Amino acid sequence: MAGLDAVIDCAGKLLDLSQPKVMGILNITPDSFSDGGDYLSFDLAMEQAQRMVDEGAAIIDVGGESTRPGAQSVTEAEELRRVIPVIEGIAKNISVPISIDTSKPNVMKAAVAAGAGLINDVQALQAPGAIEAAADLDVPVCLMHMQGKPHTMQQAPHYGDLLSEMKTFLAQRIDCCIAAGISRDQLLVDPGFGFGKNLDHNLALLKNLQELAELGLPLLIGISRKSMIGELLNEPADRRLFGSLAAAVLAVDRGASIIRTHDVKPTVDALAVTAAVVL
Ligand code: 7PM
Repeated sequence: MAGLDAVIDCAGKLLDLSQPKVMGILNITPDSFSDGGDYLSFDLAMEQAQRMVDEGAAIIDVGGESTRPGAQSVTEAEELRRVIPVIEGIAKNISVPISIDTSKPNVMKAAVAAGAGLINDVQALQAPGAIEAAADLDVPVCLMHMQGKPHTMQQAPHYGDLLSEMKTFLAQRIDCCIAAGISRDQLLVDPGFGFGKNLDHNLALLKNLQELAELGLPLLIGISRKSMIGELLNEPADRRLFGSLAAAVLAVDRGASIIRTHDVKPTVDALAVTAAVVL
């Protein structure tokens, strides 16, 4: 699988995808940094962002909305309160692009104004006003596949032909984005591991990921510490690193360009070895 020669312009900061890259996860939720929004959690978030960059992250994904299966949704005001100060702080101090993990148009706008350069939307810009906001902001967008809604998506996920349904969905979202004025070279796609998928679905997806690479857009993969790994290993989230690395290597072998992870240094090393053989 040849690497893409794409360089993505994230509001002036460049993301070179000729080699696989690591996206470091920075979750700003009350459970992730003692209590969200105060100075202590702000400082901890800055430190973690800097550490991920030092470890080789090519992009930092800032999220303030819990998209976990069964999670409560977060109000717009709360999401803004969590992520905007952190994005401003990171944008001032580090040189890598920042992505904003949100589905809300007003959060997209405020985040880009604060220094974010990529929109990571698990709802693939389907929320009212999201596609217009993204087109207007003129930053790249990652379109993720999800079956159902976060609160109920894991209850009984079902597919006729998983890969072709996912490809059809993503192709439709790509067409909608282009019709709305977003250029094709600003789009990335993500199969959304764990988002309306059981273990068999997730395994089939990973095994056949190259079919999604055929869409011709950079593939972003979020598999780090997910329940898919936990089910295979019977390990809790904090003991899923080695399994997550195996999945990341398999994904890059099948054409993935960006691996979204909690564990930057181990993933950077695994991808360096993978890329030396695969690309
Ligand atoms: C359970 C399920 C726990 C999901 C945590 C999560 C993705 C994402 C998330 C992904 C993109 C997590 C997630 N997952 N964005 N946001 N792709 N693009 O691992 O797979 O943080 S939430």
